[in-house]
Amino acid sequence: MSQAQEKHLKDYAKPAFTITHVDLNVILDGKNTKVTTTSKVIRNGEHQHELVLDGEQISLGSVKLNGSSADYRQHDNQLFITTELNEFELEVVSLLDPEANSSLEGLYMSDGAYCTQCEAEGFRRITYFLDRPDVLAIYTVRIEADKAAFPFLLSNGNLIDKGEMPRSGRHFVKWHDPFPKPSYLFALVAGDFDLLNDSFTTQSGREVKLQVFVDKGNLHKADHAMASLKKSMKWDETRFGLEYDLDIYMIVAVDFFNMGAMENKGLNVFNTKYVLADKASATDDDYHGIESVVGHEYFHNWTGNRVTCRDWFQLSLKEGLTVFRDQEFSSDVGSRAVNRIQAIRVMKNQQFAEDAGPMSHPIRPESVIEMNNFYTVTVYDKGAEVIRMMHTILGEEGFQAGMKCYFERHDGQAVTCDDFVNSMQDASGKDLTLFRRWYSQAGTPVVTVTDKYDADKGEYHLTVSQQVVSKGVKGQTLHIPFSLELLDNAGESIINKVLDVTKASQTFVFDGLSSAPTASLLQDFSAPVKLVYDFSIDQLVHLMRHASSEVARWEASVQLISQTIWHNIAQLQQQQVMTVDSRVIEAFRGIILDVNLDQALVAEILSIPSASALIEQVDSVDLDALAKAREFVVEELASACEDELLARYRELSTLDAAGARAFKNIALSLLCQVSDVHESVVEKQYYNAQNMTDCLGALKAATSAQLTCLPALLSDFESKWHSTPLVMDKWLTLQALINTDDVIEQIKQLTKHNSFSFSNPNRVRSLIGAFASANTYQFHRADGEGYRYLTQILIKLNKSNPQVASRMITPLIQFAKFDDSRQQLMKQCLQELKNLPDLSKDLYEKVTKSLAE
Ligand code: B3K
Ligand code: ZN
Repeated sequence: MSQAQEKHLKDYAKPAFTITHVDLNVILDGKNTKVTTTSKVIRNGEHQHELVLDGEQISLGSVKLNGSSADYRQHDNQLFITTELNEFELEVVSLLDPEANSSLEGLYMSDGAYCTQCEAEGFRRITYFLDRPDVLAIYTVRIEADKAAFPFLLSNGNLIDKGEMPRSGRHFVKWHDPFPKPSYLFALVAGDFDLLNDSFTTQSGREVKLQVFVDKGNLHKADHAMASLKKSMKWDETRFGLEYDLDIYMIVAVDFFNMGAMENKGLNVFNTKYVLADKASATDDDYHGIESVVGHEYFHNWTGNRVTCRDWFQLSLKEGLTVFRDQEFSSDVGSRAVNRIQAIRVMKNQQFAEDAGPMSHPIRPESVIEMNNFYTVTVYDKGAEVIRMMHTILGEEGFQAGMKCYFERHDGQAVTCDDFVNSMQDASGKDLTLFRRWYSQAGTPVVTVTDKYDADKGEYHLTVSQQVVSKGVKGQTLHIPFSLELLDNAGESIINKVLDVTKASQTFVFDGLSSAPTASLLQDFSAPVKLVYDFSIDQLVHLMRHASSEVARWEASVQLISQTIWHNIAQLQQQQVMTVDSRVIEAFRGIILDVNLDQALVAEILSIPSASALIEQVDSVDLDALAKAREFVVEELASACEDELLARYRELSTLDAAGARAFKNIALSLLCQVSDVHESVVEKQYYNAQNMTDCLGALKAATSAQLTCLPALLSDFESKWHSTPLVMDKWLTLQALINTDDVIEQIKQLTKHNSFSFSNPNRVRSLIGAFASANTYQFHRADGEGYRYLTQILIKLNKSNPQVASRMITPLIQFAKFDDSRQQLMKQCLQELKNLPDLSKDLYEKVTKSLAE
């Protein structure tokens, strides 16, 4: 694939020209859609370069400069315009066919509505343009379309004009966005929707009109998204002092969308998955997801839109910061501990894997072939951890002072991650020189802790050593905020503080201790590192009972269960019998019976680490032994606590609260692992369920224990929900995760089901994405059939939707931990992809990086 060019951060240069004003005239007319772009162009500095505009997948109509034909040429997706003028008006006419656009980037059709997705480089599929984030312009957009089919015509900013064209049955509107913005924040939607209206009065007393647009017939499912929006607006005022700036905020939910949502100025476009909800069809997790994504996109209005990125290498400037903000929002309005646990899981199970694989990159990547490949757990979630560490080091007050300084300096600008850290440093007076290395260093640091207690002196010595190796290269020492609690034998907290680790190895001494303490290390995952410490069972049990932090109690339980599973893997490998220590069982029982614990937290603690989470803890894995040992430990724990689980299940069933449901459903799953006698409980819960959480809880229990009632439940579910695509996605996922040898055959059949379509990313992710990423044993079948099936699908999607293909390839490129035979099979598939004549840039980048490992 010849045009795949790698771009480097070090080559950044200011644009030779800038565009200050853009007038778009968009005539929506199916295959004959026409976009006329009139830009005010200004030469940046003194030079004689041509003006170079980007354009992809569009036909060029005409190019005029100050009203006359321009001197131009086209080459390789670029338009070169020669002029000596320093300021001029440029008119470019582009012709496009949104109906033929299956990549869902640029202007495309989603179920009869026109919509756009421009981030990162989709605007160039709408018109030739300076499509880079450091060109900020004021947009005025006229949209014209058939009125009956497209009664709503939306774009960014405020509506300034509208009118009818009665003879043709068409109408038009004009929108004006007073805030200069990069092209990636442009949006347009045209369609027929149901509309939920509301309003919000800002802290300074301005009234903002709020609108949520959903597909016809779904109005009753828009309330939670609207409530989440208002909650987000209020929270950003209270916690960050940030107020909304336009008179209107619109959210449009569309069925066909590559990601979760998009923060276009004043006109967010959302995947329906993150908007539509009612009790019957959405789970508690879905509700939580909607609140968090609505918040995330809203928070971008300041962190991303008002202050944006200079170039795409700086993506974490807006994404890391906005994820941090949405996590804080969820934690302030919900359970801080449970939200933190979920974020830690993403880091340990997904980000660590990415950082150990061929796509490892720093949160500020240094080179990129396809930008869409860098909307990653590293840029987003590790990026948020880096912001969180600054928050830990500076404290809330220092951090907020840094934010204030950042907006004072950079409102209306396109800036870098360094600019952000400078604001934090200058406003707080904390030296962040060493800390900045987090931005340029890839890989997960390993922090090894050793300790000793000196009884004579009453001293406790704790030595913390750090090392990071990325792609065989040793990295630099980092500034690591290391949160520590020391507990005495009675479980009392003696010390609770954050240590500043800034050297390769550092020893901290604590005196005045009358006995050896138990240490809760790296509390709340205070830095995105791997912790190595030789915990004993007694220490972990002590931490599970007494650590002040609920997150630390969960961490201890994960460690305890994981150690138990690894112990049994070793037993199996040495042909010894498997066992579970009675202290582990008692600790588990203690959690089930502790009525003072938050039920949602108990559910987290009782969730036994998944196979893929366990694989993340080691360098190489014996998959068959892991499967057996994990199953054994689950069964031992569950059968030892069967009575308690059943009693708690019954008690919790009477409560109507998300935490109770989470606990109850985990209990049910565990019970089903013990014995089929609980099958009747599953059926009862399924048929009596008053909400989707309970319905799905029963189905999940039936699926993982492969109960005989499963086919009947699945078929009942299908008959109830066959016309609700988002609910059918759950049905597809359940079947994709069944651990039986014929699952691939079943999946192939399901791709022919009416509810499935290869053109809709939600369907593809629910069925095939779920199989590849979460059906660990079947995807990694020893005969390679899982790999080959995914490869066939990727070959298909490579043409129609390269972004979705590229996201789904992840489990195939993370092969390093598997045995040679599996690695060979995975690499054969990657080689097959590499040989494709029309391999997209997206897959090309991942496949070549993987095969070069
Ligand atoms: N900024 C968008 C993601 C765009 C992805 C482009 N492939 C959603 C978000 O992070 O809020
Ligand atoms: Zn974002």
